[in-house]
Amino acid sequence: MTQMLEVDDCGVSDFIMMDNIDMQSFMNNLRLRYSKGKIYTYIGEVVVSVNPYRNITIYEKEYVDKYRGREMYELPPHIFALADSSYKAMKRRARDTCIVISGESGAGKTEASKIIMRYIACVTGEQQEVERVKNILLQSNCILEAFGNSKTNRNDNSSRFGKYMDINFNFNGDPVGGHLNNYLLEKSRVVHQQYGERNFHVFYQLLCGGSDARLKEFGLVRDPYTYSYLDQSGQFAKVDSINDKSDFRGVENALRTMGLTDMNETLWSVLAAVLHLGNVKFEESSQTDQCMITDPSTLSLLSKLLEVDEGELEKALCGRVVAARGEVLEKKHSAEEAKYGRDAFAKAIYDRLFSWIVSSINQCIDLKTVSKKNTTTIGVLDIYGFEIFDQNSFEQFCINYCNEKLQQLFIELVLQQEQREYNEEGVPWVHVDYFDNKIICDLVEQQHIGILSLLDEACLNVGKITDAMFLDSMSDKLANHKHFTSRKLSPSDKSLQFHRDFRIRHYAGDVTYSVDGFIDKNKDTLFQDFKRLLFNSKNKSISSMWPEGSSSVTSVTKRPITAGTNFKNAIISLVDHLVSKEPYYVRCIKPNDDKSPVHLDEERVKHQVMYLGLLENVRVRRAGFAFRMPYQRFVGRYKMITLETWPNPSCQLPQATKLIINELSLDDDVLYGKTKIFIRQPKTVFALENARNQILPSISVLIQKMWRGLS
Ligand code: AD9
Ligand code: MG
Repeated sequence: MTQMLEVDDCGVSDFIMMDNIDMQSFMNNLRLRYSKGKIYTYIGEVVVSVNPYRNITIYEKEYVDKYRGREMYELPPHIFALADSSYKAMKRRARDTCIVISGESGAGKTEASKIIMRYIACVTGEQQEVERVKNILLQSNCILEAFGNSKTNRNDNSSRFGKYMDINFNFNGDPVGGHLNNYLLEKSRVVHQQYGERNFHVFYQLLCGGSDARLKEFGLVRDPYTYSYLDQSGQFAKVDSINDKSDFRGVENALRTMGLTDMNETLWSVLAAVLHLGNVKFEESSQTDQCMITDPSTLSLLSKLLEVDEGELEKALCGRVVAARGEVLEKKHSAEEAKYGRDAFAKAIYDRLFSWIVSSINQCIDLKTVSKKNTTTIGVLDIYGFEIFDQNSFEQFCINYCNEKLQQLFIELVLQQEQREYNEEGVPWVHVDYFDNKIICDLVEQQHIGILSLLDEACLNVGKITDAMFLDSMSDKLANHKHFTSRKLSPSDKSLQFHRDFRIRHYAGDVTYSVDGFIDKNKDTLFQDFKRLLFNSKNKSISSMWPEGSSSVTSVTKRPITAGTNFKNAIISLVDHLVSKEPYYVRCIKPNDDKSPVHLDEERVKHQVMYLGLLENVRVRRAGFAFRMPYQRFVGRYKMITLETWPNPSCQLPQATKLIINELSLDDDVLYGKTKIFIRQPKTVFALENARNQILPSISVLIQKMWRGLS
C-alpha cells in the first residue's frame, strides 16, 4: 500500500488516487512523473508506460531481485511488477494469463514485450531444455525484427506486423515451449515505401553484412540504391540508430542458436530474388501491345535463386494461363499489368517467407517434453496501435478495427473482472456507465451489412466494381449509421475533402479513410501462374511455402479468402483466445514526435490518453471501489491505529478491520467482503495512512523502550 500512496513530489503512483478524475489532473500527474524520470504509473493493475527515449537503469538484476515475488502495490510502479503478477497468477493459481501491450507507433510496445520476456527468463529455471526454450524465445525477436520491422517516419524500429506469443510453463513454473502468431505483415512495404522510410531491415542487413562471396553468388552489389525496391523513398538507407552490419551477424547467430542454420541459404537467396525482381522491367512491342522483359539476364539469375525453370518464370511474368470452357489459353500482359503482377509476386514471396520463418520458429519451440494440457501459459501481445495518418487506407482500416476489438475486450474484461470479484466477495455491484464500442465493431464486421461484407461483395464482381462504386454502396447501406459518413452523405463536411473519402467515428476519434485501393488490397490477387511456378521450385522449402500451386490450370480453384476477411477471422480468433485468460495490460504512451527524452507534448499525449481510454479506465476502477485489500494485510498495516485490537491476537480479522475503521469513523465509505475490505474513495485511504503516520513515532518509541527493557 505504501507505493499506492506515494503522493510526494513525483505525483501519485496510481491514477486512481487523483483527487479529480479529469484530463487535466491526469496530464499533470503524468507530466510531473515523466519529468522526474518515473515512466511507469498504475491504474489499479494496469501499467501506463511513457517512452523515456533514453536508457534508464531500472532493468538490471538488482531490480529483478527487488520485484521478484512481491505484490504490485508494495513497490514503485514497474513493468517487472506486472510481469511478476502475471507469472505468479500462472504459477501459484495455475491461471492462463495474457499481457496485452498497446499504444501507437513508437510508444514502446516492442521494448516492453522484450523487457517482460527478459524478466520471465531471469526468474525461471536453468535446466537444459528450459534454457534452450528461453534462448529461442529471446533470440527469435532478433530474426522477427530483421524481417518484420522497418525504419518509418515514426519509429526507427517499427514493427510492421502484429505479434502474439504464448509461452507454456510446466508445473515448476519454467518455460518449456511456446507458440507465435503473426498478424497482417505490411507487405506493401516490399515494393513501396513513403518518403524518408526504409524497406524491411533485413534487405539492408544482407547488403551490408553479407560476405563478398555470398553477395557474388547472389549477383548482388552493396549499394542499396541499385535496387528499385530500396530506392523508392529518397536515399535514406543509412540510419544513425541502426547498425545493419552487426544486426546481420545477430540474425545469423540467432539462426545458429536456434538450430536453423539450414534455413540460411533459402532465406538469403529468396531475399536476393525479391531485390532482383524489383529491377525487372517490361516493354511493349509496338505492334502487339504485349510485353517482354527488357533485360533477360536478370531472368536466369532469378530462376537460379528461386530454383525454377527460366522459361516458366518468363511466362509467368509476362502473361497468364487461363482456362475457359475446357480450353487452356495463354493471355499476354500489357507492360502495366506485368508490372502490377511482378509487384504482387514480390510481396507474396516476402509474405510467405515471413510466415515460413514464424512456422520454423514455432517448430523449434513446440512443446516437446510435456503435453499441452499439463502446462499453463502466459501470452504476450505486441500489436499495432490505433493509427491516424494524413492519408488512411485499407491497412489503417484493418489496424483500427483490430484496436476496436481489443478495446471491446478491455472494457469487457476489466468490468467483468471487477464484477466477478464483487460477486465472489458478496459485495453489491455498482453499474458503471461506459461507451460500448460494439456498435463500431459491428459496423466493420457484421455479416451482410458490415463494411467488410460489402467490400467482399464488391470484390466478387471481377473487374466491374470500382472503389468509387463500393463507396456508393456503403453510403447507401450505412446511411443511418451513427458512426459512418461519407462525402455523399455529408457534402458540407470539411474533413471529407475528397470524393473518395469516408469517415468512421472510432472510439478513439474520427478517422477519414480514402477508399482508393480498398478493392485491390482486399482481393490481394496473385495470378495462379506464380503459385504453380514456386510450388514447382526444386528448393523444397520454397515449394512448401506454396501448397496451393499444386492445382492444375483446369481444376476449378476456390476463390481465395479476401485479405479483409482473413484479417477479421484472425482477430476474432485472437480475441476468443485472449478472453479465456486473465488479462494484464500495458498501455504505452509516446511523449513526443522528436524522440526527445525530456519533452512531453501536451496535445499528442492527451490524444493518446483519450484513445487508450485511460480516463475511462480510472473511472471504471473508481466507480465502485478504488481499493480493496485482504483483511490480513489491512490489519497488519493499520492495527497500530487502535490499541484495543493491537496486539490482541485472538481478534478475528474482519472484526479487527471493523474496529480500525470505526475508530476513525470511516464506516460510510467501506464495505466488508468475504476476504477483503472494499474502500470507495482515496481520501479514506489517506485518512488511514495519516493516522498510521501519526502513530508510528510513538510506536517506535514504545519499541525502543521494549528493547531497552529487554537488554
Ligand atoms: V511500433 O508500433 O512497432 O512502430 P513500438 O513497438 O510501440 O512502435 P518500440 O518499442 O519500438 O515502439 O520503441 C521505439 C523506441 O523507443 C525504441 O527503439 C527505443 O529507442 C525507445 N524505447 C521504448 N521503450 C523504451 C524503454 N523502456 N527504455 C528505453 C525505450 N528506450
Ligand atoms: Mg513495435
